[in-house]
Amino acid sequence: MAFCDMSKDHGATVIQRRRDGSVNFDQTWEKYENGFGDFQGEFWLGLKKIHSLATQGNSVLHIQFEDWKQGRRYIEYRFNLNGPESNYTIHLTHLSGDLADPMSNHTGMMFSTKDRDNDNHWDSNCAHIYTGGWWFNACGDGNLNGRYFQMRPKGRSERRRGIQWRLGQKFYSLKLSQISVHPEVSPSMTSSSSGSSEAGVFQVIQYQHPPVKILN
Ligand SMILES: [Ca+2]
Repeated sequence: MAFCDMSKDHGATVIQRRRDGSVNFDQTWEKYENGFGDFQGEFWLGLKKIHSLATQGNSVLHIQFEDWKQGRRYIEYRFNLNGPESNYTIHLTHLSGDLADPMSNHTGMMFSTKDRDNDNHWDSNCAHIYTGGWWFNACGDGNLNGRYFQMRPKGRSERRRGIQWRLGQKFYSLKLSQISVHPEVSPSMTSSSSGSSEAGVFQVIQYQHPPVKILN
């Protein structure tokens, strides 16, 4: 069963979407392993499925962002994900995008949740402080599974608890995010994918299969 974003010529499987705060992302390890949410709205596909996607060959992780001024950005990484025996350690190599890259700092990081501290912060659990499961380092260069705010948080510390992406000393606060995985394609096709951040990309999503609700 797959959920595909066919707005690009080579197709992609969407693994995460945030857009309205309708789903609580402050979940346990078990939920992050198995997935939660609703494919038609907000969801996390689940680490087991993301791991099996990543083992199907060279994969690219594509992240789309929308900020509070409707500004749209994207970033892409070559991507690999270890299995449960390594707590889903992530491996990222920055490929392209129109946003600074804080996530390369997270390469080699294990996944953490509020009930499973695998991060590099010696006396804190980042997932407990910032909420949501993520490949936390110590603690934050980005967390797309943080708390959903209905408007841009005013304070820096509040922004850090939201859906955010670090840009130097600032935290880029996000209203929408979507993470997808697609197979790596030849360089000629890669150049054509740069238009994937075009306006409306969050709306241009077709379903290969009928949407399926994941049971919580
Ligand atoms: Ca820790």
